[in-house]
Amino acid sequence: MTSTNEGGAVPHTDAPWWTSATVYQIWPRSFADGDGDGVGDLAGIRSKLGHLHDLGVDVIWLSPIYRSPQADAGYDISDYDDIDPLFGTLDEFDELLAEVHGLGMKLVMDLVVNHTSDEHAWFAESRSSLDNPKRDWYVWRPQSDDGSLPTEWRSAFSGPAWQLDEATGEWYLHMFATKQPDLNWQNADMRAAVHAMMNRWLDRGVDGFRMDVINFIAKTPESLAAGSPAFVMDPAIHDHLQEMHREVFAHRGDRQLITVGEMPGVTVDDATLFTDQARSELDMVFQFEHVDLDRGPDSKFDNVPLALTDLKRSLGRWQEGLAERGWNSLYLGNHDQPRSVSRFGDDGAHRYESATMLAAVLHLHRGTPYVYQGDEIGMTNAGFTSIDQYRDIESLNWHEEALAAGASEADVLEALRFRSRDNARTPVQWSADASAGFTTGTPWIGVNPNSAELNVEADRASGERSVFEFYRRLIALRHELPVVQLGDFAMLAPDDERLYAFTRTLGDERLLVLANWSGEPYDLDPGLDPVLRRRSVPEVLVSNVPHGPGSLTLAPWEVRVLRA
Ligand code: TEU
Repeated sequence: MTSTNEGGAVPHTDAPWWTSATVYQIWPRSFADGDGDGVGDLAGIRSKLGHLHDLGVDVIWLSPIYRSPQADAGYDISDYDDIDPLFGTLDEFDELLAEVHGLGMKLVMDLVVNHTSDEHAWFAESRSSLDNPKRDWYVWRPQSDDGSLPTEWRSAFSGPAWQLDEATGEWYLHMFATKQPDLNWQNADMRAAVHAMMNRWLDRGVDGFRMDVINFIAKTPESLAAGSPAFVMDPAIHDHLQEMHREVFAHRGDRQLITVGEMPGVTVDDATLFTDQARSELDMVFQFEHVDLDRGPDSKFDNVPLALTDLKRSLGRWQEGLAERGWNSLYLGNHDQPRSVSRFGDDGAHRYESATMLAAVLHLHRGTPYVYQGDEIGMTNAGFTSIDQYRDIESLNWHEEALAAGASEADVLEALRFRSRDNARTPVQWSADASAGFTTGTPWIGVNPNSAELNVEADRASGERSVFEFYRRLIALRHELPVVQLGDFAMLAPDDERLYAFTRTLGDERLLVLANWSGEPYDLDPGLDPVLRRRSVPEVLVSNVPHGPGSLTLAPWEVRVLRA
């Protein structure tokens, strides 16, 4: 979906507008509460649009706000065409959308169509009888004589991925919670209903979709029979996405739309197919390779140390793989990941330095950056010490499963302290006021105690040490410099365990990014790049730490971007 630009993103060639855009993810439940019920809502979002406009972001991605029983924080949708009263009304949504557009920004919705809520009318019909016309809209399997499950698949939220429905005596598939039955994308009527719903949202004015686990949708009989989740990359996905493009996006003229597919398990080769504009499938994908490097093979809660060389190899491979065809999304955090400054940086003495270093490294890669709410001020992990503080179904189910398997409470809580999705789901810290200015009521989840000093007001008043201001400058650079938007990427020093260094080149424009990914000073080798051997002091485009002119020493967590 490409066309001329409007708003902040200013493409410098006929490249798609989103190649110079930045997306901001709002997870509404914890963003801002407008009515004092302790849960974030549309009114709260409207009250903070100025913050996003000041930041300079081009697109807002709203995590689900549809009607939902909230079994998985809204990723279990019971009515795609209505707003859950928890967040507001359709009229309030229309007002929000108008204000977002009025500020020159765009808004994309979270499309969750791998599954619905078990309280969706479609599932109520499907489960009502074996011969209901919507029976085949979901994935059902008969019981076997020996009582075994249809496959050995496990739910992402612990336990088997099959639930026995007593009424009709068959199993239904749920790759996530039992309250999230998987849709059957082999069924053309179901696909048509999804396309119609998507068209209604685009007709309403939304500017695209983030598509939840969209690479899980093609559960062909063969992949289901395979016994292993072969469906994760079943080739039929391409057929579904190309059909979706024809039915939903192709007739939209010069609308500036954007689509991003969340794809756990996707590889670079797959992504070149999904994001090749010539194939009319998606604009970009969220891949998971780099955020799965610090976990064990059996469980995401098996935390293992991250080697910077592994991260550089992974991100470098994605930069190289999509350099000619396709496009990268760029993220380090979201509502499913721990806070990036706690996970990859130092959320203590060097929180400002490491938060800004991480931002500069990410935003100066080639791709579309995604800023997760609160990361623009360097918010940190929640630091919960009791299971009672957790709200996330994945964390609570794993806690129960791990204890049942013999793990100690202390070990489980330690793993959750690092990895739980709730780390990124505590309320955004707006001020030092009660509940961090998030709500006038009782917040649905604990507020991070560091909100007294770590909050938007304090950060934006901190001048040279404002994380927000640093993000603002990075986002502006992507609007201003073609080399940031489209420059070729080249990794340097791939085997160095503390330095993250790379260049971006476009014509005679060249940037050298130097990041000390450690808590100790780092002495640069002048042999790293000709820019470091020049007599003249190179122009410093971005820096997060004061340094002497031409200094070859990087302070702990210092990032320095030189214009060659
Ligand atoms: O996440 C899907 C996903 O692949 C997992 O990373 C998930 O986040 C979880 O951590 C399993 O380990 C998407 C949404 O982003 C997530 O919030 C939802 O819970 C999930 O799909 C189901 O809709």
